[in-house]
Amino acid sequence: MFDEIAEVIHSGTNFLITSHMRPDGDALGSELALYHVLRDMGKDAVVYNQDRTPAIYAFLPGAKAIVHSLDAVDGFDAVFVLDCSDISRVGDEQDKISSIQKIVNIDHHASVGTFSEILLTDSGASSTGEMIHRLLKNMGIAITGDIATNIYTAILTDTGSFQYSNTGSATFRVAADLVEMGADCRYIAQNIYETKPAIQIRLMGMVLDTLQLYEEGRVGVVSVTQKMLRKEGALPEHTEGLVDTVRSIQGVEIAVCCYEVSEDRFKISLRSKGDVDVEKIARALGGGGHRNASACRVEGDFKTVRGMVLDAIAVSM
Ligand SMILES: [Mn+2]
Repeated sequence: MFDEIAEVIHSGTNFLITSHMRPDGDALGSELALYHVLRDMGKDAVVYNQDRTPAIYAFLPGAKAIVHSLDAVDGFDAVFVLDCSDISRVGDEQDKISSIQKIVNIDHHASVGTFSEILLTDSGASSTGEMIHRLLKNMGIAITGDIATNIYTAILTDTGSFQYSNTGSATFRVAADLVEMGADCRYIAQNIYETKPAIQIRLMGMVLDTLQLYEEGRVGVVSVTQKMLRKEGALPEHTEGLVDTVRSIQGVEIAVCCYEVSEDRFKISLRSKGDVDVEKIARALGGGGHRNASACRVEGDFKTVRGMVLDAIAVSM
């Protein structure tokens, strides 16, 4: 597959790069790494995301170039859809994006889509960023400081700072290479983890106050309502990491965060410890992800939604 992707890159001149809604560090780092690669080769590249870039990622080299609206796409030779197991996850422009003649999908999710003719996938890779690194090595492309910073961020955030089980020896080898190529691990960590606005910490207080434990303390559930966000003037991105705090509780094996997207519509984030597989639970509810980190969307009022999630969990325990 590396050769096919290299062929797409060498034969084209104008590329679109995109990823999933509410982009995370892996989505953004992978997109911007590829953006720099293409630009360094003298090609044109546009990075499009439906949703804005969270403030903590504004430091990423190239972040200012990301656009949030998409005009005609007939000028693009190919589109790279990154970190995206399903084309619908790119958002409202999925039809336009699917109409581009060549679609290249690079992803590391367990459940991968079939929407592209060129698919590079490895559910054993820590992140899409790690796969981009592999692609560049394979193509013999030099990794600049800007590329290294972006890929390192992708790996750092998708491995939970090298804590999740997707972190293998290969992940550290890639990280070491990126540090040698100019990724400043202290600068990157400080930008991502030590720049939280006070609002976010206050919101965390309110959300953690909703904590309820089920299944003899093995399941922890918190909820975020639009009312809480409004009260604190918080943004959706300020809920990032909440579910990980629930997982950090002793005895909790599955952490659940019910995020109210709009009235009677919830995004459910699931995290687990060890061998507990939340991807199965998310899939049963129409979502997906990884064994220890998955998500799905469920409709209904909060009590109904929580009941559905707890039922799905009970079946799997
Ligand atoms: Mn990812």
